[in-house]
Amino acid sequence: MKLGLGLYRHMLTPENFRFARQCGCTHVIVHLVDYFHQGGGDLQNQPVGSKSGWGRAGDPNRLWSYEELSALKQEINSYGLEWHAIENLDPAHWHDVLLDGPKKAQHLENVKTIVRNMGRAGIPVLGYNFSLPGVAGRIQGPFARGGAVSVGMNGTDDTPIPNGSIWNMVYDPDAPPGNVPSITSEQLWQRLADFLEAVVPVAEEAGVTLAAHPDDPPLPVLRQQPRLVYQPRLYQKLIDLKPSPRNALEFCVGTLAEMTEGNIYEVVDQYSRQGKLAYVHMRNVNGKAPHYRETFIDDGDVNALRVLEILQQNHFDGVIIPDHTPQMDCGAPWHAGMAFALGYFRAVLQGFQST
Ligand SMILES: [Mn+2]
Repeated sequence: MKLGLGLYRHMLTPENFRFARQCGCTHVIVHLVDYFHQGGGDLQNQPVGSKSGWGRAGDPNRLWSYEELSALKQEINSYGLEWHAIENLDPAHWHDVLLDGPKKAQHLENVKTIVRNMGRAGIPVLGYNFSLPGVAGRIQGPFARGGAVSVGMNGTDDTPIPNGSIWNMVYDPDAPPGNVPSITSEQLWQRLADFLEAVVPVAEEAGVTLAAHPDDPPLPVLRQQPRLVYQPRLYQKLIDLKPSPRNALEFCVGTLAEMTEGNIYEVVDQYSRQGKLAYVHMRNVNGKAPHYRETFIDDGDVNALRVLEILQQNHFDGVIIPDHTPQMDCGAPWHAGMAFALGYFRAVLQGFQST
């Protein structure tokens, strides 16, 4: 098992690469989507019915190129780190795959091009979230130990998604007024099947693993749209839809723990035993969706040590990263939260090595 840190685009700095190494990380996961246009806005806060979400999507005509990926990889490597995964696709590049819209064929080609560029650059995993609303309805407050600010949920978000938006970002600010029509669960699964059918063969050729994040927050319906993986068993349905070593999971323990069905330890065992974890998001939580609070890694419903022990027993050899963490009261709330979680993981992993 290897330790990693997830970094947003505006955080890809020498200081943060050194910070990752200083915390004992050997890997990074990179978000290339430019949420809030380098503004570093608050990804943890999505008021119910948000119209602007995480800001404008990127340039639809500018895909992540081999040159761009390669240059960033070299920089990451120069700090003694490996680039394990890109997390999330830009809605500008693939919104009509999610929406089954008029540009679907072109947008499937976009994803294939990105996968090929990643393979050539040597980035092994593409994390994605096949969700129309994306994250919505979360609240923020002093919910964690000692009054640390963390996120939670107090019920769902039933507001419709405005036209021109998808996955919490605006891809067309000039879209006509109105909302994205609701679809059925069957239609959503068909869209995922079309995506996997088109992209998995290219991923196999390119040596890139597609890794699906479960629905966050895990609810069967959000913003009047159905969801895919809102119970643990639905991950199996996703895997079985297109059997391939390149069809795998961005395994989010926090999201899985928020689901109303299943036992988190059995779920971790079920999927890690199959070798289906491309990488792991670790965080802890109290409660179940849509009523939960995020907590420090050592302080929620989940026994994180037990989760890591199961991963170790099943020979999981991939990367674990802290997902989000409560923010700690100091000059660097995000960094302190990450360092706390990474220190916990580091100690557990060292314990495994010495036994
Ligand atoms: Mn996650």
